[in-house]
Amino acid sequence: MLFGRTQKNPIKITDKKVVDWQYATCGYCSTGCSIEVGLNADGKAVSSRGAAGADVNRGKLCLKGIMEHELFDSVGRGDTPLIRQHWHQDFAPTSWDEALDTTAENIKAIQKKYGRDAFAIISTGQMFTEEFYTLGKLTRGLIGTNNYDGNTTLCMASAVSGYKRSFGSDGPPGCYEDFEHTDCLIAWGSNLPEQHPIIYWRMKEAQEKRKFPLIVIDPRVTMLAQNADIHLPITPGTDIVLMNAMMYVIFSENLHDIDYIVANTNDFDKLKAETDKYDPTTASKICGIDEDTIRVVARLFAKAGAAMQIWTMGINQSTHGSDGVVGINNLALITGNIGKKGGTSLSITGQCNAMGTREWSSCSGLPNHRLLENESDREEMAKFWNIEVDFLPKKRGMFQTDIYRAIETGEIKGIWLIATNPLSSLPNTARIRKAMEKLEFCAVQDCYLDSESNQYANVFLPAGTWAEKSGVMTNTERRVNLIKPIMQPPGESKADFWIFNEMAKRFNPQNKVHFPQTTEETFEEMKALSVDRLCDISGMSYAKIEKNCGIQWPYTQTQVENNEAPPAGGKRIYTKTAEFRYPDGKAKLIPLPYIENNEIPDEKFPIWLNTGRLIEHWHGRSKTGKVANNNKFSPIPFIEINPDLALDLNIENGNYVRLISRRSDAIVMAKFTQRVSKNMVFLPFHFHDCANRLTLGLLDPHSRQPAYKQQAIRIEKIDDQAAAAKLSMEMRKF
Ligand SMILES: Nc1nc2c(c(=O)[nH]1)N[C@H]1C(S)=C(S)[C@@H](COP(=O)(O)OP(=O)(O)OC[C@H]3O[C@@H](n4cnc5c(=O)[nH]c(N)nc54)[C@H](O)[C@@H]3O)O[C@H]1N2
Ligand SMILES: Nc1nc2c(c(=O)[nH]1)N[C@H]1C(S)=C(S)[C@@H](COP(=O)(O)OP(=O)(O)OC[C@H]3O[C@@H](n4cnc5c(=O)[nH]c(N)nc54)[C@H](O)[C@@H]3O)O[C@H]1N2
Ligand code: SF4
Ligand SMILES: [Mo]
Repeated sequence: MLFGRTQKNPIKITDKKVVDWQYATCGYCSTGCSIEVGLNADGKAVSSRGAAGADVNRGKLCLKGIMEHELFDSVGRGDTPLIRQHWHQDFAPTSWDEALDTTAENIKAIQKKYGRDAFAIISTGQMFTEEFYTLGKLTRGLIGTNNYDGNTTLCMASAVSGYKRSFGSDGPPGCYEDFEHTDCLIAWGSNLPEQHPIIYWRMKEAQEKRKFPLIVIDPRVTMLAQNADIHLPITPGTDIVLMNAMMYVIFSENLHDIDYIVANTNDFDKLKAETDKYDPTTASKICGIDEDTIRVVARLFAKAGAAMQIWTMGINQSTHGSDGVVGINNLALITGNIGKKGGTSLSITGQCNAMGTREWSSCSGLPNHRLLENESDREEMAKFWNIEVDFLPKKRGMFQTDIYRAIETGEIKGIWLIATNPLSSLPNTARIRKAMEKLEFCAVQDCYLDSESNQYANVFLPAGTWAEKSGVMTNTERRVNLIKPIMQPPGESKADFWIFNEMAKRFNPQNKVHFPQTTEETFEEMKALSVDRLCDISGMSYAKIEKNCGIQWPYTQTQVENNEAPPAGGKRIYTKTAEFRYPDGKAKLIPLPYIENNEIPDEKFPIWLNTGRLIEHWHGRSKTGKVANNNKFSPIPFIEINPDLALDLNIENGNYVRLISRRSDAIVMAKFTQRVSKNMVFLPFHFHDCANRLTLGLLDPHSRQPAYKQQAIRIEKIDDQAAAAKLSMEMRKF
């Protein structure tokens, strides 16, 4: 038998006959890669490539970006508005007018009967910033419900909350270039190579040149952990204990930067009084990291010229999520590692435009980090939008996770879901299903008809997606980048921007509030609102953004007048002394007492269930499940399981097993790997009706973000493997 190639000729790559390359920004993760989509002579999108001149990705793309053009004609798209009286019935196609009228009438009827806040609107981190701003204006200025939030509560809420508590405002202080200057990098709960592959590439390139130590804190041996100089397989949910113990070492060995602390922070004594309780010996018993390693890591970090920390969901998705972020900020502040080259605390964002929604959606407040709680912010926005100031609530409403509890109690009766799929992404699916069944009215606005939540929709509003629309997005390092329409939304489906503008007409008698009709005009309106704010974009324009492959904020009109080219202002924030956003310019050092409150393994449910992601898939797979080159890597639900645990349970590699939590059960294939320890399994949450059947999702007290990573299960081998295989195929969904 012959192996390998039989001819020496080079492999021929099919000529896709691209005649035109069009600019866009990747619509998956928050890395924010600049893409060029190749069109053939028939105008069909046949290829994607990384834009060579883009500072973010420098010509590279990952597995998802490189296949993104295939989304334009993927199956399952919604191409016509649909309507039905009750979710038990079949949908019937309808006109846009009827779909929008029906939705508006139901919103008004519910608000009239039960009060303005009885109708909730749930948004996303996956639309464009102009769309967020327009939806915010519609919701805050015209519809007037305070129960308006986004799926970012499942994702970035702890980062936002932690930044606000430490620095007085949201806004990541660093950038990717910091990897090129740092002398020490700590990554907390971040699987960078799979979830942000191009940020990982930037990091790895920098590390290979300068050999700075990489410390990875993750209970799982991720690829990042495999590449680490020191890997700390922490006991799930105990990161703040480790942080406190590291601070204990830094203070007791006098490694802190007292000059920076005095000039830039408040409450040093309060912090120290708390960390004094966390000597490494005691701490190691809780966080599972031996005391010597705690000391080594603390010294390495504090002695580095410039030290950087990044983190993602291993920190945010925890009952101590917000505290974890504050702990990272504390470590950065006491060592003077904020706003300097290579010294930063950089939250790695999740969705492509989770940053844009934080800045402009008005979900938790008003545009550009203005606060509902602040009278002058309310007055300024009311005047700008031409609405009555008393129409605006004086404090933020419920978070997404609390909105679902309020549906259970009957406080909320109707919902409009936009580009998010709670039935797949919220913890404890059975509970969410029950809540959805209680709704009197539900509208779902999604680019795919087969989103699970659509099962409960009375009205389905088919949306365009990604480069079928225009607008900007902000990435992890505050870079605003552009997407231009390369294709038309399929069939009757429309850009989300169009849908919001049409909906606004139904709440806007005599056009009292002005809604610009193009995204570019909307961007100009937002620029006016950004002058002299932290997120100042007044120096930007669509043309300038495209020319630079994205511009980091702040980039101001003054900088343009002074002929300062981007990124003039934007690489880092908090670079000067006492420049934080509290009134006295100082950051807060906040003590972090630890309370054990997770569902931890016990006799009945002895195994940790850790949930997360894979490189090839995106969330509920509405997109990647339909791209063959992504789906082929993992088409069915599986767990990573340690062979030693499998041996104890009499499970063979490839067997189907039943996972059982206190909530429900799920059937998955067992895949052996040493990546997880004997007391934990890892379950990707991408599969239909699977991971979130099991999760508990206890909430962080500050951010209301669910702890998706910590719950207890038991595992049973399934006798009838053939039946289980059949069930598992059904769970593929696509
Ligand atoms: N391919 C792909 N990329 C994505 C996404 C996707 O769906 N697919 N989604 C995007 C979005 S929205 C997000 S939010 C990001 C998420 O990006 P990441 O947060 O990097 O990914 P996750 O797999 O959710 O979790 C990261 C790690 O947290 C670890 N972890 C679990 N418990 C703990 C703990 O107690 N402490 C610590 N320190 N670590 C813990 C897990 O073992 C896991 O390796 O990815 C973005 N990028
Ligand atoms: N167990 C577990 N659960 C988790 C997590 C976890 O780690 N573990 N992670 C959480 C996190 S961090 C996140 S971010 C959430 C994500 O949770 P979701 O937001 O529910 O996930 P998606 O599948 O991305 O849902 C987005 C929906 O928007 C649609 N869509 C995409 N683009 C557009 C568009 O341009 N317009 C419109 N109208 N629709 C569009 C998609 O088809 C899809 O149905 O999941 C959370 N849930
Ligand atoms: S790293 Fe993120 S932004 Fe870049 S191509 Fe991959 S999915 Fe897209
Ligand atoms: Mo996320």
